[in-house]
Amino acid sequence: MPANLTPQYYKAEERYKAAQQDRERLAALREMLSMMPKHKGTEKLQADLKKRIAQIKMQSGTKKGPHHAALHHVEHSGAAQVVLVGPANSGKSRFVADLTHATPEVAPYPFTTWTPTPGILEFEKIPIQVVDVPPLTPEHVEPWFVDLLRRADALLILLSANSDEVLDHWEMVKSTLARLKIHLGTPPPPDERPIGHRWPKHLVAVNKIDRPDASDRVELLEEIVGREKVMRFSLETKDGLDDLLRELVRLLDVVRVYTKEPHEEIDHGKPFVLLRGSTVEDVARQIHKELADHIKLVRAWGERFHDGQPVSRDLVLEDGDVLEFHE
Ligand SMILES: Nc1nc2c(ncn2[C@@H]2O[C@H](COP(=O)(O)OP(=O)(O)OP(=O)(O)O)[C@@H](O)[C@H]2O)c(=O)[nH]1
Ligand SMILES: [Mg+2]
Repeated sequence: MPANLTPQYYKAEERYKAAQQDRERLAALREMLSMMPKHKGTEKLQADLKKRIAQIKMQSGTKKGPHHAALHHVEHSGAAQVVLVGPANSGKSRFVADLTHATPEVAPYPFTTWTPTPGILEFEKIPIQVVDVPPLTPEHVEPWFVDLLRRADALLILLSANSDEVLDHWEMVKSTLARLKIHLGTPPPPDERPIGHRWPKHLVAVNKIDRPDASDRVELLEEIVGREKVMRFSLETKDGLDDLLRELVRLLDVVRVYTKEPHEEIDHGKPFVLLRGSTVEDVARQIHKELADHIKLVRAWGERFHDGQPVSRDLVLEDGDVLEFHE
């Protein structure tokens, strides 16, 4: 059976042959694997590629043992954790590199990223953790990646307006996530959701609108996904970036909570920012991991309280609440 390999496959193969470093070699092999049609005729070739990937990982000491999942665990930080999801080359790494202090590798070829890199971006004084991850591919999603996707507070679906395949990419992301029981459609009522399935908050954003023909492709995508659901932007020119971040904050739905020391004024400088639905205990944990275990009394100030009113640690917070912790 002929393998029917695509021109992209041969391009990646050329890059593989020309590669000087293991990292480039790995990126090219992974791309070749993802480009390969999956049928009987390519089984041997697929196995060969997987073997070569394993060999390089082994030699360069990047092969991970049983603690693989734990190694790639990304602790939540900031007001919310947002995981970037998309095909190769859509700008996920550059998003994190440009908007946070983190320094993931950005490269003009696909399949560069292989491990998660979190960074904190700040928008309107709200710290949001964004996590760069490998490209999503329909073939195989590593267990640590699935875990990260399922635990995220929101997903930012990042597509590229520089690709003719933008519609295919959208379908690929949707169906791959659905196979992981992560759904992007409208959620059914809570009591009708099958156990283990998730309907995460998410935003669809198309990057690289600075590229030629970008607007035609974005319009195509809007027809499929819904005009109001697609944000367009460019990391290169920064067009649309503020709107995207504003929409992300709106989607996350956060509350700002202030703290005060006994007998002192309210500190309006830096609020604690948490997802709506968070409790007094969640603020305590943000201040200090152990504080939550040692609270004896919490007093609250603000519109909905008498000054200094004692509140329970389970109280659900509202924007503008002020808390005073007593250990
Ligand atoms: N013209 C243009 N190029 C961009 C834009 N955003 C990212 N790029 C470029 O696109 C290439 C890929 O960017 P990356 O951030 O490495 O892409 P990625 O999604 O992390 O790719 P993988 O790690 O392979 O999944 C780089 O050369 C970026 O500089 C943009 O808005 N406009
Ligand atoms: Mg990357």
